Amino acid sequence: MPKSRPVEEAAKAPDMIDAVIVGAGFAGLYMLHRLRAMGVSARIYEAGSDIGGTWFWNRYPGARVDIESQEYSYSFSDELEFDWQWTERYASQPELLKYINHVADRFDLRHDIQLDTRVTEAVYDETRDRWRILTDRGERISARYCVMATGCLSAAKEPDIPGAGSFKGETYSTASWPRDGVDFSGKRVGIIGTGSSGIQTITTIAPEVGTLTVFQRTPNFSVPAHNGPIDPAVAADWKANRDTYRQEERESGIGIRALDPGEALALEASPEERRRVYEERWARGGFCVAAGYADLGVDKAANDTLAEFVGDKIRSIVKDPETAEMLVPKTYPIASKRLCVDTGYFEVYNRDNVSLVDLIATPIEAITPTGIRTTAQDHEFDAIIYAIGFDAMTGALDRIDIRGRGGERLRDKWAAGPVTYLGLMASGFPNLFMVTGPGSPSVLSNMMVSIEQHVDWIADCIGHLGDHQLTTIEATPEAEQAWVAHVNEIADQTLYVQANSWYLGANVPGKPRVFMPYPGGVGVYREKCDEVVANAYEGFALT
Ligand code: FAD
Ligand code: N01
Repeated sequence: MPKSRPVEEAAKAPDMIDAVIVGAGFAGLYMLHRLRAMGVSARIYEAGSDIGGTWFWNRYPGARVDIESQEYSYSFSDELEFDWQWTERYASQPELLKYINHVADRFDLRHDIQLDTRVTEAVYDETRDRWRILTDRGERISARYCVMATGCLSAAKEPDIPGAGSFKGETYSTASWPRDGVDFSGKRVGIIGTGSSGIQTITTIAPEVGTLTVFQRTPNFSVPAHNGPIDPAVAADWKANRDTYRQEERESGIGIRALDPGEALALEASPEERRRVYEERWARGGFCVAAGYADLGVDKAANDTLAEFVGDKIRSIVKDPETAEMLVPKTYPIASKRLCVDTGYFEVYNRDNVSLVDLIATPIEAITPTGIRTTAQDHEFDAIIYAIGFDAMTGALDRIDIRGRGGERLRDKWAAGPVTYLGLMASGFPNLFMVTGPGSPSVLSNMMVSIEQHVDWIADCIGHLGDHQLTTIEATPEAEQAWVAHVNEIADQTLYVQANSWYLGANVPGKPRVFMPYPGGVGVYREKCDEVVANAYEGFALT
């Protein structure tokens, strides 16, 4: 293991450590594990009252992954992977939280994690080449390195609807669901939002509530998960071949083996052949539905063939033709927003106690003391659920006052959109690392694959600095500009830019419209990161 020079400083004062890690989700925990193993003193500061990140906060009914359990898990420890048994094909939030807690105990991480502590400020002290960290408890910590493991989807949007706050009944947000759950039995419930969070919540609570009114602005493409108990043969096969399978994930497009991307072109296939491929993938379920042909993500005419297929599936499931038509997306290409993966979502609209309100036809005017008023009518509720999404990728970072060289604020530097080199660092902010930052594949991928790759890169980089008696690493402005241009160039060749998605910041009023994640694939991206290191940290200045 590489030696770390600054580790001795930690012994001098408890507020002087080598590395501050912000966030105790999958990224923060693995970062802590890696740094500690290298002899680098590190501590996590976590705003929540427990570990788990996404899976701690998003406890809404039905929350679960969109990637098969054995793929959405850490790969860094053979023993962990062999010992842990997933119970369902797509793990639920409680099982994921159990897994994360198991990891924290197994690797003895808890004593270096401080909960209920929000980092409010991170300021680079140029005279000492250290980060000064301030928390909402008034603590000041000095660290050589600061790792932002703050999450791409951790800054929930506040309802920006007139009258929000005036409602006298119960109000819930999927992104900060009560720990003890909610009893909706017999209640009149309204839910705003039909993204993945909304879809999972709606599907799960529909049988329990008195009535459920769904307020939909933009319909979403959703494909079946075919969830169920994990097939023992699949689990055994994974364990027997894990080295090969994990390597395939790392070299793949989005870090998912089960994607099984087709290489042929949809527009070169006959309609009958296309239907056969789409039906076969629909029966398999999950993201592979959108990966049957190589041109689906780049050619609108090809994409339309799949969108029509999925639209027809929705029409065949939902019995009321008017409701079905409202649920069929028509304004953006399929998979240009993260595809939803459901367990009986569209079937829910065949229930007598569920109704759908089209907010394009009849927008919400206000939240009232008794419910929700649209331009058509007043709806009265006992409870309102907001499933309205996140200020994604930049939100958690923007909420911290991060100041680099010359006092430059990161949020000012990013006023026209995030600017990074590889999504790992930003020029003017030495020794400040981001895990799955904007400009990296992150949210377009199996996040576990991307998190592990970033954490390993950062840990190796810190080890390199220690080994070579170096103090700082910083992205050069030239490398950063070239990388941002490269990300935009690739994004412009895809259909991603044709949707008003959170990938582009389109869901947050006033946010610059910039495609934030790197769409070139996790395998290609990993090669680029490795090449940068092999070329003596090309594009970075080291001192
Ligand atoms: P997070 O889990 O978001 O953890 C970040 C932590 O940082 C949070 O606990 C937060 O409280 C803390 N934090 C933030 N700011 C501060 C601060 N200033 N001070 C202190 N603490 C702070 N990805 C997939 O690949 N597949 C999926 O199926 C999938 N499902 C998802 C479902 C939901 C409901 C959501 C919201 C996201 C999902 N994601 C999924 C993305 C998911 O966020 C990642 O997979 C992964 O869990 C992110 O881990 P992380 O550690 O990077 O961030
Ligand atoms: O958020 P979203 P999410 N009035 O932004 C609507 C991951 N995830 O939390 O599209 C009315 O997708 C908004 O409407 P519109 C996954 O990566 C995964 O659901 O802006 N409606 C939309 O319908 C996902 O992509 C899982 O027109 C308003 C919804 O709210 C990401 O997290 C589960 C509104 C928000 O959808 C985010 O998903 C959950 C308003 N004022 C999350 N404001 C898995 O299954 C917003 N909306 C793995």
